[in-house]
Amino acid sequence: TAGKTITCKAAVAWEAGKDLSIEDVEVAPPKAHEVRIQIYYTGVCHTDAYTLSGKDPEGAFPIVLGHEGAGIVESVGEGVTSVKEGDHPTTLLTIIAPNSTPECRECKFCKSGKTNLCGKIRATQGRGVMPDGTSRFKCKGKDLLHFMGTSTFSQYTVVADISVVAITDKAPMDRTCLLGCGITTGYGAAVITAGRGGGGVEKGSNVAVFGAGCVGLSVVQGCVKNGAKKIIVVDVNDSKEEWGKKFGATDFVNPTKIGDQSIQEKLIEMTDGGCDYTFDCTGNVHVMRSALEACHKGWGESIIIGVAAAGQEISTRPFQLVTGRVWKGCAFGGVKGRTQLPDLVDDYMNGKLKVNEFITHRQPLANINQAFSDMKAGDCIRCVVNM
Ligand code: NAD
Ligand code: AHE
Ligand code: ZN
Repeated sequence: TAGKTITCKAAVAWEAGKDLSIEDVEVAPPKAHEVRIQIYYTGVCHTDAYTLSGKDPEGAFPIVLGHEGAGIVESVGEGVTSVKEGDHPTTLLTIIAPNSTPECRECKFCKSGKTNLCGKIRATQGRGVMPDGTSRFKCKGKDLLHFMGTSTFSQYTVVADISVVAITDKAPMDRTCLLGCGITTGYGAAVITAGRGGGGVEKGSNVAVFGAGCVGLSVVQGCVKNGAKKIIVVDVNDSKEEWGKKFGATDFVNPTKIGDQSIQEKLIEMTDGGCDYTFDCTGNVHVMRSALEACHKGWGESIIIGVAAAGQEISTRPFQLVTGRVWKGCAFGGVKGRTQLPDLVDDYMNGKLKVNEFITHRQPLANINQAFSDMKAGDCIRCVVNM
């Protein structure tokens, strides 16, 4: 099949707010520094639903969504040296591995040593095209856009070589696909992004995690790994208390059930003055404010992970920052896809990182719209789609 166009099934988002439709799509061969991957499994992340809803300022249609996949390299374009036919990559968020956060190791961002964001292909990725400005997907004579440099809702996809992470072929793709976004994002936020030195939350910290979905529970897992003392899960869904405990949380608060007290007051009371670290894993800008204000005066740090809709803005009294609280955020947990993802896969293979526990639902590609409905129901942590 190398060098030829492949026709396969993909879930196409023709327009915002509509169900995906399963179509035959043509996937062109990879050009220079591109990789064509056969996707075997993909997770469905809330960010896919967010972009489908039309609330993403960068969202454009028609598009092939999906950014949490795993597959096998089918063929590579000219100049690709990092992976070869037959390799098992995990798509990262395009920041690269088909991961949505690429890592070129040459740009100002990659060389800074201060961020996992890579600037090399971000502009074209944001416009839904490959680095040369064109698409590799066609359906019914029309070009389809790529998503986050990954587009894992297609049986075959083409991504930039810097967005692919080759991992051990022993890793079960029906689970490790989740390392392409949700799990890595939350875990990385706790063990890499938090803390002034980038070492994550310190041993003995008091932490609050707002929103116990795949991302929030992964933050809990990272906080446990780093030896946090109190890990408080805050969620409006009571069933998340048990989920939090399963991953090592010590406490649970439902903010709608604390009477007249605000959630920030409640957390300050529970932690003798405020949390050392708080994480927003909801995407709700009001929750982000509460998370910042629940931080300890002088040093508490709040990390924004949730994605908010176009037009939404955060606010707080500047005095909150004047008095030492820190507001920061991260994409893909601050994890450098190509450099750090293989280690996370090893941790999973060695029983040091939970992944299987997040999978509550499975669907075949034909039922991908059901996977979106599953995700929105309160009992789903992650649904994995079999391509
Ligand atoms: P999810 O929907 O599974 O989890 C969100 C949780 O928040 C749910 O348990 C829900 O009950 C809870 N919640 C909702 N409103 C709340 C409130 N007011 N107070 C407390 N809890 C509340 O979502 P997820 O897949 O875990 O993703 C979480 C967020 O992270 C989404 O916004 C997603 O787009 C974003 N995300 C960001 C990145 C990144 O790189 N920054 C990566 C992946 C996902
Ligand atoms: N396009 C949106 C923002 C969406 C967003 O924040 N994406 C995160 C990943 S969410 C994964 O589930 C991300 O990687 N951001 C870094 C980047 O460079 O896109 C908007 O508001 O424009
Ligand atoms: Zn995601």
